[in-house]
Amino acid sequence: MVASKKIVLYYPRNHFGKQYHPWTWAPLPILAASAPLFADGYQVALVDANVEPQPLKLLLEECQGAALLGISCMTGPQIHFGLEAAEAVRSAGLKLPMIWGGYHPSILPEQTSRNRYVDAVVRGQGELTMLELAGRISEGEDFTGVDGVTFTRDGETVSNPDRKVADINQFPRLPYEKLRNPRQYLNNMHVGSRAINYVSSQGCPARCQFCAEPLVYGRRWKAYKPDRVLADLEFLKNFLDVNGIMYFDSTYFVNERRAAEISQKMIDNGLGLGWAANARAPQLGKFSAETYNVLKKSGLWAFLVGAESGSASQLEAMQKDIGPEDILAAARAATRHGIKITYSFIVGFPGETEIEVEETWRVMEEVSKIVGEYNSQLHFYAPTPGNALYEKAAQLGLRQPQSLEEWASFSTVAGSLPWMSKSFQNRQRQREFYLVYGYPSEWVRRRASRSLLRRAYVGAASAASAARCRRHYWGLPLDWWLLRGMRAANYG
Ligand code: B12
Ligand code: SF4
Repeated sequence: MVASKKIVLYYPRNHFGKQYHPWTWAPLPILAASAPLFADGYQVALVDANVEPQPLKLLLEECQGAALLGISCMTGPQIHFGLEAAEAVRSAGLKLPMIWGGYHPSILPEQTSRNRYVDAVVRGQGELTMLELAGRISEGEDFTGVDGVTFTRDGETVSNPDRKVADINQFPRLPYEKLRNPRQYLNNMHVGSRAINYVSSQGCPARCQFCAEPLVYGRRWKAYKPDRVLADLEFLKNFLDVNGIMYFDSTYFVNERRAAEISQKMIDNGLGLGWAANARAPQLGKFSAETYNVLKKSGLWAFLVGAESGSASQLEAMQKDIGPEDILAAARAATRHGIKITYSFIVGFPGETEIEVEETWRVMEEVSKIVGEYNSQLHFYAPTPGNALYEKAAQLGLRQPQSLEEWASFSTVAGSLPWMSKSFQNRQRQREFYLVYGYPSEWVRRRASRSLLRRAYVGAASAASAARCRRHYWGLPLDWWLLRGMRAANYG
């Protein structure tokens, strides 16, 4: 008997307070999981709590008569809001099975499945498992025996065999047109005034010991073929008049030939899109001049590189398989070819010494000199489960949640780490401030031109910061206090 062909997919809010950044991203995890369902004739409701004014109300409406609710989450606030949604569904007397997927459930499937609001966990790649589950459930059958699924029943946890990671080229295009009001996901940003997020590959071949990728995709990297990427980009351009693409691939440039071919096709088809994507530093030092030229001509605005640390010993400890020299070589190569490069650096790793932190600052400054401005991002280490750095953090006193409910209140922000004091964080922000103004970026200079007061502020901050950078003197931060005060008063 066919119970229902309706499926609801929920993307919980991903921040407790203020949003991370001014942009609104399309919820790709549920969009990807929905693609084969739509293609198979299911009626799918996509509920993105990050944009809905009343997400729970909408969710309860959509769940009426549905066969299955899927909830996606990564470690962090999404667990809290996912559980809140699941509880609301049960409190409303709705009995439909609730299936959880995404990075967090994939890393801790057994623990996640033991929660009373989790009927089953889909591990890793979700498309085929979700389709099979939907088929079973909408036919009124059980999901026992579906590969890639973990569930707990009567106190016993069952982990079905892994599902082989499929070639993603066989999956239908992400159905952006099925989002509620797709236009709200267009962002005015550096790559374009109507930019949207898109993903062209899954996984990453590297083995960094703080990252979720090796755990979830086992260092496999599956990518769309160039023709597929081109067709998707053409769709986005025609459907939403998109003029910029933010690739959400964990790593886009694994295959130089593929990257160059996609770019050549973008040029040949006159797509006129600006774009940016994640790269690993060693790749960029090896690309040929032809590759750089075609990437640039196709609209590449910036390489986004996770440098993580400027300390050789920290990079080695986290098995990043790069050295500080790769970070500098990538900056030189990108700059030589006229392409921006932005780095993300992390401080506050468990066991990191003051000397290692200083080495990171040295590399950040060196990079700023090479590219002519400070456009890196400084982050504080945020622990996520299942990797060697998390184990090390646990040895240093990090509280290890023992259930999904405990994860809901686990903070990935710096303040919650026992070894990361407020004064350490302040000192790092202060150093960053000196780089921001010592090597002012285009963005900082543009802000300065907005008013006389701002110009005076930026001028004073730049002069003081440049002098400090030259002398490597960071003591007596009177300028930092004064300028911070002015910035708080909105002069900066
Ligand atoms: C964009 C992004 C964000 C954005 C999300 C905005 C948005 N609306 O999408 C923001 C900035 C909020 C963010 C924040 C964080 N992020 Co983030 N983020 C990403 C990123 C780059 C892309 C996500 C994406 O769209 N993927 C594309 C989709 C298609 O892939 P997918 O998620 O794997 O989905 C597949 C499966 O997981 C599964 N699936 C997913 N959901 C569901 C649901 C169901 C029901 C089913 C059946 C299947 C299923 O099926 C899908 C198709 O195969 C990923 C890396 C990556 N490339 O995935 C990191 C990533 C998810 N983030 C990560 C981390 C660490 C964080 C932060 C903790 C970072 C920090 N220092 O604070 C925060 C905290 C998160 C929070 N607040 O909840 C980790 C996840 C770690 C973990 N243990 O969960 C990742 C994997 C990065 C990494 N390499 O480590 N992030
Ligand atoms: S290169 Fe990036 S995505 Fe790949 S394993 Fe390392 S941190 Fe994760």
